[in-house]
Amino acid sequence: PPLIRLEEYRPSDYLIDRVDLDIRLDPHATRIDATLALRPNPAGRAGAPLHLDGDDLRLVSADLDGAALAADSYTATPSGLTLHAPPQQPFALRLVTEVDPTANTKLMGLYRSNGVYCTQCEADGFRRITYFLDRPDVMAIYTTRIEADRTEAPVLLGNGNLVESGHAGADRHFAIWHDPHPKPAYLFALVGGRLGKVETNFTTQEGRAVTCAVYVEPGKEARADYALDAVIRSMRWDETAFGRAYDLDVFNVVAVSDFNMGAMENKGLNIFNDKYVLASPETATDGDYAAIEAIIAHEYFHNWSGNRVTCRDWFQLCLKEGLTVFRDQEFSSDMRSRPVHRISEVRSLRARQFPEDAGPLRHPVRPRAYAEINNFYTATVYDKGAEIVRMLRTLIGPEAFRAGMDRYFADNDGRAATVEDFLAAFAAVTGRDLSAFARWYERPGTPRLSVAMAYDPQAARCTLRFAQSLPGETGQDAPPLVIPVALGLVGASGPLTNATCPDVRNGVYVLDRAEAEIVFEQVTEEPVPSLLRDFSAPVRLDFDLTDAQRMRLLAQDSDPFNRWQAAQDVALRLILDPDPARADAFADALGRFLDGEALADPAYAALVLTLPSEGEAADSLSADVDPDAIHRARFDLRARLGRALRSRLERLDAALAPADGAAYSPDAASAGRRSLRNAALDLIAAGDPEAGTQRAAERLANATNMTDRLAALGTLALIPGQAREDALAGFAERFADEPLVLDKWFAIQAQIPEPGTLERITRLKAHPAFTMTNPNRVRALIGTLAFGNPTQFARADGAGFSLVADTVAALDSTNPQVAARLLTAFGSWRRLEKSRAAKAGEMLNRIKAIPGLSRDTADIVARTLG
Ligand code: BAL
Ligand code: ZN
Repeated sequence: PPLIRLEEYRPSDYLIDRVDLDIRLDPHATRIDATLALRPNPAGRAGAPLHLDGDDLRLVSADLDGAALAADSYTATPSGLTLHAPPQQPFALRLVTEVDPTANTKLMGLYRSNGVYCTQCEADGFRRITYFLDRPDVMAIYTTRIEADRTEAPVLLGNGNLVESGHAGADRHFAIWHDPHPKPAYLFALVGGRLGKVETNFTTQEGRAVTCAVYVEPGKEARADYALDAVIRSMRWDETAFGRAYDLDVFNVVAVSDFNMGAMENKGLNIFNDKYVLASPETATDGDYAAIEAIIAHEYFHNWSGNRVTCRDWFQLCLKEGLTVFRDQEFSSDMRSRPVHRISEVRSLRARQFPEDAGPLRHPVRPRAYAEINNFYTATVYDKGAEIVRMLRTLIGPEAFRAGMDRYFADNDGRAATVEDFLAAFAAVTGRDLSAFARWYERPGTPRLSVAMAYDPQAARCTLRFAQSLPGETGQDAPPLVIPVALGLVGASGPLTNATCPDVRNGVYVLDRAEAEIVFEQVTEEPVPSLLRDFSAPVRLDFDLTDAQRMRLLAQDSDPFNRWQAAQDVALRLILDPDPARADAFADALGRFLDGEALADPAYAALVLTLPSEGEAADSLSADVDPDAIHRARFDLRARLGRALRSRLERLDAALAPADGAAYSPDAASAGRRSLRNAALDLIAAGDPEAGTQRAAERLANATNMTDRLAALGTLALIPGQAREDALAGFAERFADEPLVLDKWFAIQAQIPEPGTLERITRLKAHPAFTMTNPNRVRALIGTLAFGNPTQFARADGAGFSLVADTVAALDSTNPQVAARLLTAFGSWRRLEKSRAAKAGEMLNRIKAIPGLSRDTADIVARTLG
């Protein structure tokens, strides 16, 4: 597919100031009557033809300033409309198009989900509704009249504020919504359908009264309470943490079942995948509650970082996404435990972004070229983008960071901005040159940070030598990155706070050269350096420590992140290079840790007990990855730890049991107790499957909430036998009418690391609750195999690859976005051992050969094959 390049950006030749829409909803023939107030852009090419984007559109009529367009003055196809010689002063173009929302299986543009009309326009779905300058730097004021059958769609929602509603004939009604804030087309939205709601009021710090509502399938209103509460907490937090207040009279969230992404930040009308709205103790886990809180916050925070200040072009996607992820991470950290949340952020970065950055789909946080922008909503743009913002704050300090954010919002409000505009705000408030720091946006790949230590006991001096490198880059092509390294020295009984180093300020050393050396004085005993505290930069650290030194960090460091990291490092080495004696010593250290503090911070202790994933172990190898060997080694280590820690785990299990009749609460402390108790169960079962089966079956039988129920089912799922099959059958029966819960049931089975799993998945594809038209179902069953079951996806006989490839092929014509996303599971194929890599290569070539492949899938397959 042809590439669109950043360097070829030029302003639009025309601008659109106002958009007036009259949309008559109909299941198969929705009419869109659009009047666009256009004018030539002084920054564009004078007299240029006007080309409006379209995608799968049928033009009914076209008028210019009230008169029908002459046939020879324009060309219209389903994919575009060109006015050959448009007026060179302001003019009104009225276009009537017709679309079929029911036939829209791509879930882009206007479509129906369970009978509810809804839209998804980012990145380029608005052109599937009407012909438009569908680019984010064209910002207009929208007024939308929506008309529909009163029974089919009693609720009609649009962007902005409701200005009028009423009857439109016998069976029909209408609503007019006006959004006073100029916005790009990707933020347009409408909803029409039968929906229930919960609502409440919020008064902003500026005194604006806002009605906030969450709309869901009728009957599920009670499951929307938590999301509504998260909206209110997000509004309050953004005022306090960033000084950002809401700017309309209403804020609506709507949950729909069929949705390609997690959620969408349309102005005043966020549309959500129902998975990230609906929650009750019986149907949602603690993890679901945390995800709902985070995604509600993320979409709400976009109102400033994304909507008020939007992106000039799609190359700048990280400008809104990386920044908004950073903002939602800070929100969740304030709502929950900061160290626990930081660990979960880094785990997810390592699970998704590091492998992406090490494979054929790698790209800079600000890409320079793309064939299909929908393929760039990636972990790199989002999560590495957030890490860049975090590093910026570490470099300049929290006060200057806040001042820079205020400056950014003030200077760019109502504008379509760039990464340069963002950095310019921080340069302005600090007087610093951030041009070297800006390299983080341009350079793909995860940097390696190598550190060596020398200690001179006579001089009480400790020297640390740093070297940075980027994979595949050398010499002049590789000017250094600016890497904030938060660090400290740790002695036998705690941090060495008397040690001094002039290069370390506020606990941070800034490495801005390829190599450098720093010296600590007054180091009175041989220290263990604690490096990259709180994961201060998204790099891979090469620093050789013995297990004993790492265990000192676990026991003595003041940085919770690095204490956890130390245990992870020991465990990772034991997975890659099993050694029974060292594993026993590790178990002893974990035992001491648990005795000392497990009950003081159960959520944190659960993370310390959780071994690095098989994926993370694979990602630490550059070639010849054998998923079966990794799985066996990790499995054996779990079993050994489970046996060694058995009595402690049983004590914890008992100590953390909820009181009889205690009501479920999703708060972080309660969730932490459940997570440690369930981690203990998992290890007990790994060490003694028989006892584990019995305990898990009991937990399942007595569970009063989905967190415990699912944890018990997950434990049982790893132990072959009748108890597992009975538990799975019982779960399916109990939740037969709950599609989102059955997704968990699909996923648990798709994750079973046994050869029978592919047959099981094939059977489950025929289950009445499974359908290829719902992205959540596909992700639960096939996505979990592809992204969460390394031994069965990368089976030596190629059958796992084949099953996923068949799904990609089957989905490509109906929902190319979801198909292409699934295909990214092949991203690390070249690192697999030879025979598996050969099978993966065959599958990729098979997909590549499919006639009429979508641009989305063709782009991923081409880049993956390289
Ligand atoms: N803008 C797409 C969904 C999100 O990242 O918020
Ligand atoms: Zn976002």
